[in-house]
Amino acid sequence: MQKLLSPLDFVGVSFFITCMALLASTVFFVLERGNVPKKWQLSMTVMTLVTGIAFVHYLYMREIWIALGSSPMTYRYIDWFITVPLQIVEFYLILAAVAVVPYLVFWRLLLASTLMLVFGYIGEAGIGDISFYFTLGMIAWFAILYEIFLGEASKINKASTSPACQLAFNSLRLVVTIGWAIYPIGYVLGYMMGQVDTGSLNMIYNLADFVNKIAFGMIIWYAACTDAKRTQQL
Ligand SMILES: *C/C=C(C)/C=C/C=C(C)/C=C/C1=C(C)CCCC1(C)C
Repeated sequence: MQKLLSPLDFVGVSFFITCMALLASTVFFVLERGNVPKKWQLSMTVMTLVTGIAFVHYLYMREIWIALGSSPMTYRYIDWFITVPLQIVEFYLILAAVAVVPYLVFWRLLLASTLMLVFGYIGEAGIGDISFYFTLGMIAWFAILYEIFLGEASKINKASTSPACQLAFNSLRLVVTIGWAIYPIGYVLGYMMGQVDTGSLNMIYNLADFVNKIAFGMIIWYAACTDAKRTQQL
């Protein structure tokens, strides 16, 4: 008989919850897309892709967890490789909706986020020295933080006169700083110090994805709605 999810399997339950929440937010973003001003619609489309792609991965990861009691990190990385660059590109899209943004900003964000994951994977899969590649991954993450706090993207954001854009940009960069920190912390505790078992690590990552994907999208939707209200008042 096929194994079923036990209600006492908390890791399995956390896969289940995040999975359903990702489905719900995907539907929500699809339905809301038409209600936000046109310049925000591309950002909403990209968020729909992010949660939709993650939902499919979560369906599969949940099944594997129930069947095997483990969840190979490879599936998580496949999900990250598609969804993380899409999320980071949102910074560009938000700015591009209200200002002229050089393409280099786009390419730098895309490159840094991809490299962060490539290095993380090399370390985790044991292809290269874990401390060395973890450090490279951290540098790539810091490059993203530099771009959005001090670099060109942050300057364009400051100079923009759109409060909605600034609200989205400033909130999202907090997510990328605080919410994203959970992943490298889990990585260090789980792989480098071996203090966390893979079950707990999966639960931490499931919770992190909940915040970093769904709240991330909700921030964009909320900022877009405040923009719509402002435009109506004007
Ligand atoms: C939806 C999935 C998200 C937002 C995943 C984000 C993943 C990270 C921010 C991973 C970061 C890492 C480093 C900063 C250093 C190297 C190890 C990683 C890949 C775990």
